[in-house]
Amino acid sequence: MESYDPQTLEPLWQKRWEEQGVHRAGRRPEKQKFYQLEMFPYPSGRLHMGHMRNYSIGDVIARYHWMRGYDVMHPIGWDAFGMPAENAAIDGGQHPAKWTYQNIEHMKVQLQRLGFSFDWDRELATCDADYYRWEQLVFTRLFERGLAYKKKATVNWCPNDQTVLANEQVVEGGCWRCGTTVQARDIEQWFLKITDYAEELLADLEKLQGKWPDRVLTMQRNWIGKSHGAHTDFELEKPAEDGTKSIRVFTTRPDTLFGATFMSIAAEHPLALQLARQGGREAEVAAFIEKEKAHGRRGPDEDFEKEGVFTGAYCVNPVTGWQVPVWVANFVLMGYGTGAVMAVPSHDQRDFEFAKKYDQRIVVVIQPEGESLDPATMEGAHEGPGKLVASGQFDGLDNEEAKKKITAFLESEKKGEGAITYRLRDWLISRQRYWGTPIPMVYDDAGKIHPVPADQLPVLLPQDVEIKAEGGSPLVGHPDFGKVEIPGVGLAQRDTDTMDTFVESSWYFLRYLSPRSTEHLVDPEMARRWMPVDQYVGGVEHAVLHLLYARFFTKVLRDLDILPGDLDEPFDALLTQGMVCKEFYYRGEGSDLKYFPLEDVEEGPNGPVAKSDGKPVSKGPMVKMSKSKKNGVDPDELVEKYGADTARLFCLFAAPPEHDLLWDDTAVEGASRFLGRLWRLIGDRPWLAGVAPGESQEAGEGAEIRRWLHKTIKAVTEDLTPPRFAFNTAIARMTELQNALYKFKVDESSPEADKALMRKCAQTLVQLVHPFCPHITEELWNKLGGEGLLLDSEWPVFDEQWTVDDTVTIAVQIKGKVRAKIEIAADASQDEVREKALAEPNVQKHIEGQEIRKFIYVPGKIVNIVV
Ligand code: ANZ
Repeated sequence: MESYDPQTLEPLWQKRWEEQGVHRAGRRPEKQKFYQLEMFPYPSGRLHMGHMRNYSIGDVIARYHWMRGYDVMHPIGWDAFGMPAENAAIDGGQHPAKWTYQNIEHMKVQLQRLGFSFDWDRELATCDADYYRWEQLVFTRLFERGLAYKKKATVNWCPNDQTVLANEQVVEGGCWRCGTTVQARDIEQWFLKITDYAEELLADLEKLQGKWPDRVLTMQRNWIGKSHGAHTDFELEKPAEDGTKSIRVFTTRPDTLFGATFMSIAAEHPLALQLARQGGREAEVAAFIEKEKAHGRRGPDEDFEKEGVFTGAYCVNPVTGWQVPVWVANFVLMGYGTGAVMAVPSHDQRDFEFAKKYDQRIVVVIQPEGESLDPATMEGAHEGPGKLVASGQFDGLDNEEAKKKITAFLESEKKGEGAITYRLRDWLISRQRYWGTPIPMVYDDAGKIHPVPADQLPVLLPQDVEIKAEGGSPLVGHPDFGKVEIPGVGLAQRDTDTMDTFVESSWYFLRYLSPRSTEHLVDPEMARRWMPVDQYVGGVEHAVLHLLYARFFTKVLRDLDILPGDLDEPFDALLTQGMVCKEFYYRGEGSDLKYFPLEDVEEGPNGPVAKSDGKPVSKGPMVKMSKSKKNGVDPDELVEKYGADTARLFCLFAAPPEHDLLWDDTAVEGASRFLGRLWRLIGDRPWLAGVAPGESQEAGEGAEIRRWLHKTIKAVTEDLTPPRFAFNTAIARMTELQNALYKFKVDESSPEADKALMRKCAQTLVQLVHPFCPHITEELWNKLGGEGLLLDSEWPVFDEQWTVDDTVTIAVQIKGKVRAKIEIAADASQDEVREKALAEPNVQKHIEGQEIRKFIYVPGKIVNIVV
């Protein structure tokens, strides 16, 4: 028989599937829908193993649901805007559009070679005007509703990329892409008012409980960061220049108000310089503020030296009447709460350190049970619970109780009130870059902002631009883009900013449903039929932002009546896959550190050496495959060597989907061997095609095989059923069935019943393997004379009765040592077991001449004989 040749048969089947349109969503309109989605790729130029794993996982789920009879939506597209295209343009002189579309073309071929069941009719690229025009329309509608607004903001500025970064794009003070130290700058920026949805975004996480990974839900919750507390006003000793009479703080600890001994405000707080002038310390404070601006805004969890400067001004603690000094401190964020903190050094560690450093008063107002804290000897703040002291009428109260009582007191005295604060900030979406969706706004002569009318959308991104290495957007000063005639406005100036690419990825899953519609962003019928996405699969690195933004967009589009009114959440279930890891090779350290690509390394007698210079290199641990560590395996190479089916199988077998996949060459070989054996199991038995499947065996080897069959169907079905997704164990079970079939010696001259059973097992195995390895199974199904394509075949069913063993093997122990094993009916009685055990020669030998004092049978497991 011909040998297994994936290189020939894989393209053949891919072509047939395309021709027959088996992967088209909507071809079973009468059936229940299943929307399977994987995060769409950025067209960087080449597919990497992370993609390969992501889409392999998604494809198993999609194919499995087709075989279960669902109408499946499984689309793919390209997250095509973004900075790498611009950087490539600078490096290679190629236009970002050309670079992007070329990459898409190449990666599309790569994806197609892997045989994923994508509905290619729905392919989209976010850089197509047909796509982004809808984003622009939504933006103008958000503007009309006040959900998109412009304001001057201190932003993170990356001097290298010449652009503003969102807070979450600042990693340890550096730009997330290039690592350059980020600076603070004041610029007019566009924001989306996600904070209006903070409460709903938080509350609806409940609906995802059990269907999204817990840690993702926790990360979302923390990001939204709801805090309960109080606002309270500290009156200024003298009103500020602008007439402000008090400083408002947000605290989660109103119970500690009697211990507030100074005030800390943010460097950007509008009162900072005013109070400094009042206090005669303008120079010192101004210098401090300048120094703060030199680095970017700090994240709430970053660790850095706490520093501050006294403004020379004072305010009054509303309950004690103390004059408390006002400081400017680097750990107070302007964007959170009110940008001012009442400092309680005795009960807040940060304030404690600050007070020690700058010699501020420390007053204990909460005593923990059985202790008596003394500020003179305290080594840190007491942040835990306790009873109130030195707090006037509130003395003796439990501090939780005191939170409520003091808040009520502030309210009655009109000095404050209960308050809720969210850590979530409005979403800064404007970028001073070229390769993105133009913001569809214009400015009239008076500088007033107007949205571009819907009938004038899209605002096309001009193609005739020159991308300059020194950065800055080529849209600024572009001859045709700059000025535009807008009805009712006159000659107006266009906004030259583009949108954050996270905006495009916040709604692409909707556009897939009617990608060519010129009437709707998403056809309402299609949205009703297909939303929400039933299973979303992607990297955990998107656990916060992308998922939060997509959830926000879904709610906004629902409120704009673009989506059904009852659609609150876009992704019903979420699976976050682990990373693909491999060891890496390097030499040197610090600035001499150099990584060696895998193909340049070979095993020498004394360890690995670089082929390029013959000198030894060190082997690093398993880490995520990446360009920087040069430890990536190219999916193309894998496919060329073994075929797509083996590559897919390896990805799914080597680890459960949520875990990191540690690269292992022998496991690739193992996957390849499994498929080779599957091929021969059927290829070596051409007579199988002429036999009808059957199972009539009630006893003997045939019955044993029959049990294997039903057990395997059951196990694989359970493993594939959401949310279990235990692909690795499913494959292990299929391997076991295959091994059992190799032992079941059946040939053309065997009894008809055995041949029928072999046929039944072979075709079932082919069906079970199909979601993992679609090509080889399609070919074998065809060889067996199976009808139609496998996706349209019915998923095998199991008979519960045949999934349980009717005999069990029992170990017989005498004085704790196993002396024999007996085969016995699973439901055998103790007497039957006893009879059989005592009949064993080796058992007789060990009890000879002794009295049996106890005979213990643990049903189905073990026999213990005490003599
Ligand atoms: C007084 C106090 C006493 C506080 C105490 C804590 C402990 P979460 O829980 O994260 O909401 N805070 C308020 N606004 C701030 C800002 N803009 N920048 C930095 N810190 C700020 O944190 C709320 C607490 O963080 C608030 O409660 C405030 O300090 C501080 F024993 O007020 B607390």
